Amino acid sequence: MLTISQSVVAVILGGGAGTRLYPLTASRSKPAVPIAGKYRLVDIPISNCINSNINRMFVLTQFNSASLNKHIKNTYHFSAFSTGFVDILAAEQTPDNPGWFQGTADAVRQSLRHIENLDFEYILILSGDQLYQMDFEDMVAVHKANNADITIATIPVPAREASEFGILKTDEKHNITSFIEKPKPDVLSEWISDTGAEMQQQGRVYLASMGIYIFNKHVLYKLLKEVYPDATDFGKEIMPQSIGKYNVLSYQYEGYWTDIGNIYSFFDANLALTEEIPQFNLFDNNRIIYTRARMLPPAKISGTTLEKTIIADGSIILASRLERCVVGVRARIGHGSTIVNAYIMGNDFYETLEVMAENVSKGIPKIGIGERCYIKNAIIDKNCRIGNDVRINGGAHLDNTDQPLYTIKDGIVVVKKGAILPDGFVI
Ligand code: ADQ
Ligand code: ADP
Repeated sequence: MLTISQSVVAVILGGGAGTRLYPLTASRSKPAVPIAGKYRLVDIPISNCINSNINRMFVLTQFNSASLNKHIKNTYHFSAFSTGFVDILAAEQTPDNPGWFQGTADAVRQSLRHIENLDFEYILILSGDQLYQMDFEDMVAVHKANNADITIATIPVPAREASEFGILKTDEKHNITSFIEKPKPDVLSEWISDTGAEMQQQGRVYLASMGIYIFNKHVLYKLLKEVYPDATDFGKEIMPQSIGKYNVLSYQYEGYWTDIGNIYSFFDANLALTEEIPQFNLFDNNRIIYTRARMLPPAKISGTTLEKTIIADGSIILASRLERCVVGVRARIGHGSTIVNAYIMGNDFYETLEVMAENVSKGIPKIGIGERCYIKNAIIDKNCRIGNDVRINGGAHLDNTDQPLYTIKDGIVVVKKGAILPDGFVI
């Protein structure tokens, strides 16, 4: 009997050409986007794998940014006695494929030649932009016990969310009998499932695909290479077309799970971590979220009223008030500033007092956020220089726009990485 680490290889889908997280993805690949003050998006699926005893992982990405490479290389070290690794596979031009990954299935197909030399029985395919803690070992056990060819992790969702997902129906043994990718609201009523009394009470009567799949190795190879060699997507093509031909199982999950694939959901999920008891638990001894150990000094805070705020290592905070904020590593916030509902990603480096003084003499604000600023409903990307008396007031009253220094999406102001906002700047 093979152990789970011997039988399973995980593939993490690190993002398409899509621009849903723009401008956070303007200069880095999606897996490298910072979350929760000190992690990167890719730490979530990788940590879930490690916590499930799966230690062979590939991260598929459209472009291999320096920050992703550095993060993976410096974070995930497996011992010489382990077979574990995290490899980044970036879309590459080959004679028979001139472009990027055309979609999720195409990304996995193009990567198979790097994966096929390994010994494994099952391939676990994961999205790179979801926040959840899930035990894949149990999912693999259920897949095996039911002799499934393919298992899809599923979660009950209410009608207002159902059109954003793949929706499916099952028989009484949880075999999937039909699947539709992102159904239009007018056909939804045909897709109601018996999700159990508790879920029904919450109105969660649609069974959604979580975009988490287990495939038997030979089934995946056959589907991608022989049966549907031109299919580009799992959700749109492979999954609906496999129902009836293969034994496709639903593995129902009811814990916290959220898609963080767009600016609004990303912002919301980060700020939700400031709740007294957040649904996503970073404080769990048994389900650690791993990230790079940076050896930073403890955060230093003075004169600040803090309300529901997370502050990462190495920050220096002199602000008046922070409310519902996630403050990332090495952040610096000046005297008298008030920040409400914001994700401040922090900085990649410190400036010395001499450099700060020199910059200020040239009219360049210090790294971080200056004095007497007011910031609300905003994401401040890394390494920004926000001067004194800057006012950023995000909210539904603002229209979507993309400016050189910032973007506004769904009322959230995203100040771009490295942007310099001079004293008195107003958004
Ligand atoms: P979506 O999330 O809309 O739906 P998709 O855009 O294909 O599907 O993204 C799935 C994952 O793959 C994301 O992490 C994305 O970043 C990544 N990805 C997309 N294109 C890629 C590419 N070319 N190369 C590498 N990675 C890529 C899917 C399913 C639905 C399901 C939801 C659950 O299709 O059925 O309900 O996920 O979130
Ligand atoms: P983190 O993982 O801490 O978010 P990154 O992987 O993005 O950081 O890289 C940050 C690194 O950038 C720091 O560890 C630091 O060594 C380096 N760095 C130092 N000085 C500068 C500078 N002036 N501009 C940009 N990066 C710098």
